[in-house]
Formats: sequence, C-alpha cells, structure tokens
Amino acid sequence: MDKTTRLISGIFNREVRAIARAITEAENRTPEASVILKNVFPHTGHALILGITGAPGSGKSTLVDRLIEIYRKQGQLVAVLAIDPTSPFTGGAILGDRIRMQAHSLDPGTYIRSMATRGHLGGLSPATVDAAYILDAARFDVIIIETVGVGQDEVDIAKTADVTLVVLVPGMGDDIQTMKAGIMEIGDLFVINKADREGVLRMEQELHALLTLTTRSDGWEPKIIKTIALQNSGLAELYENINAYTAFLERSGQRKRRHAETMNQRLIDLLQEKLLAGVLNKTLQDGDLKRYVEQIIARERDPYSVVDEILKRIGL
Ligand SMILES: Nc1nc2c(ncn2[C@@H]2O[C@H](COP(=O)(O)OP(=O)(O)O)[C@@H](O)[C@H]2O)c(=O)[nH]1
Ligand SMILES: [Mg+2]
Repeated sequence: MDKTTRLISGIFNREVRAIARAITEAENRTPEASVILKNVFPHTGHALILGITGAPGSGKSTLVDRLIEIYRKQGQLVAVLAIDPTSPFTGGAILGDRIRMQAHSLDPGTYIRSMATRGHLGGLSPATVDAAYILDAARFDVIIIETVGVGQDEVDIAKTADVTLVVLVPGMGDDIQTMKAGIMEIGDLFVINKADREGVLRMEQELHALLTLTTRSDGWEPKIIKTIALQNSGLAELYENINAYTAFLERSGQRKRRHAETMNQRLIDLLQEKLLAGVLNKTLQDGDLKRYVEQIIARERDPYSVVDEILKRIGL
C-alpha cells in the first residue's frame, strides 16, 4: 500500500493523524490532496454541516463548545473547523479557542482544527470545504464551521453549510443595519448571545423588525434565540431549533435544492482555481505579471487586451 492509500484508509478509520495530514495536504493544494479527495468524495453527504458566524468576541467559540457537549451526549461525533482570519499561529483568539476546547480534544469523538482564510481575498478557502469532505468521509455526524463574520465569509458559509447560525450580541444595532440586505438569506437562525447584558430586548426588536421586512424564497422564517453561552442558558432551545430547521429542509425538499446549489458553486470554484493556476503556469514567466502591470499603469496597454492576449496563448 502506498502512502496516499494508507492515508485514505486512515481517514475512513477516523485516525486523527491521517485526518490532520489530509487536511494539511488540502491546505497546501498538493497533488496528493487531489487523489485523497477523489477517493473520499463518494463517501460524503452524511454529515450535518453547521455554520456559525458573527463578530469577533460575540461568543461563537463558547457556543460551539456547548453545542459539542450537547451532540456528544446524544452519541454524535463532532468535528470543528475554526477559521481564523489572522495567522493561525499567532492569532490570540485561536489560542483561547484551543485552551477552551482542550477538554473536548481529549475526547476521541471530537476533532478540532483551526484553518487560515484565503488571506486578502477573504472568504472561505477552498481547503475548508475539502476539510469538511474529509471529516464527512471519516463519519463525523456534525461538522461545525466557525467563521468570523466579516463580509465574504458569512456569505460563503451560508453557501456551504446546511444550517447557518448568525451570532449577535446586545448593542450591535448598527451592525445589523449594515448587514441588512443579505441577512435573511444568510442566517437560518439568529442567536443573540450574551443575553445577560443590557439591551437584549432592543436588539431582539430591531432584529425582528428587519426579519419581517422580507420573506425568504424557501418560505422559512428565521428564528431568534437568546443565549448566555457562558451559563449554558438557551442552548437546549438552540439545539431544538437547529433540529426544527433541518427537519424543515428535509420536508420541503430544500435540502436537495441547496445541495445542488452547493455543488454548482463547488464546480465553479474548483474550475476557477484550476483555470487560474493553469493559465498562470502555462502562459506566464516570472515577472510577466509585474511587467504587464507597469505597462498598464503607464497607459501603454490596457488590462482588457492583456487578458485577451494571455488567454489566446492557451487557445481561449
Ligand atoms: N457575558 C457573557 N460573556 C460571554 C458569553 N458567551 C461568551 N462570553 C465571553 O465572551 C468572550 C468571547 O467569547 P468567544 O467564544 O471567544 O467569542 P468568539 O470570538 O466569537 O469565538 C469570552 O471571554 C467569553 O467568555 C455570554 O453569554 N455572556
Ligand atoms: Mg472563536
């Protein structure tokens, strides 16, 4: 058996080292990752993918911690992918998450991994989706993806997850105003965490007013759940509402529809990634891009003809 084949069977046997190694390969976009994912993909589609997004410090990790407890009590296997926008090695938040989740990390029924974002481009890195497939194939029942809700990430998470929780805290009225437009389609459930703080009622009213402004195309009415994650309060209600939403997804046929959308997006993302890498590899030498940029700045050339010229070289 070669190395990659061993790694693949390690994933199916839920070996932590094999899983960790495979996710690293995916992050590095290696040829091995491609082999692993091709073998793993047919065994996916069983896990519940739970997205949780919100501002830094809103209590996402604390909520995740509580949710792990609930799912583990039901005998479910839980994996967490924590996406940190800063460096995964220097981010203080991640260190805090690690310490908090340490108790769980000793439990073989949970797997916790932090991952970097795509960097300046923002959004979920393609490796995050790959990691979710690897964990799904390892037969984790629930995969929780925690992302910081800044711009593109929260839109991406809604496209990837079966259920998306948007976490807010009292006193964030201005923030929901700016989220206004997309908020309904992004959040399936809205969590007002830190409900021990002042301004909960006002927050709830503002959010409720926003949610009643529009109706969702799937007919689901997003619920608002108040929690105090620190005191484990409201978590049972959150869990019940997650179940109510997944039941709705099945009943209404929306799960199938969303799955089709997700796969469509996945195909486009992969194609985009491979095409760009292919074009850059095949047609450009070191320094070419920089030279083009200089010519464009000097108005000797325009970006439109440069792109046409590059594509022509590969027959497009
Ligand atoms: N007062 C209060 N503090 C909380 C609550 N939930 C979490 N926190 C605290 O808020 C801080 C940030 O929590 P964390 O889970 O790391 O937030 P994240 O950045 O969204 O993952 C931590 O100090 C938590 O202990 C809550 O319900 N009430
Ligand atoms: Mg966190």
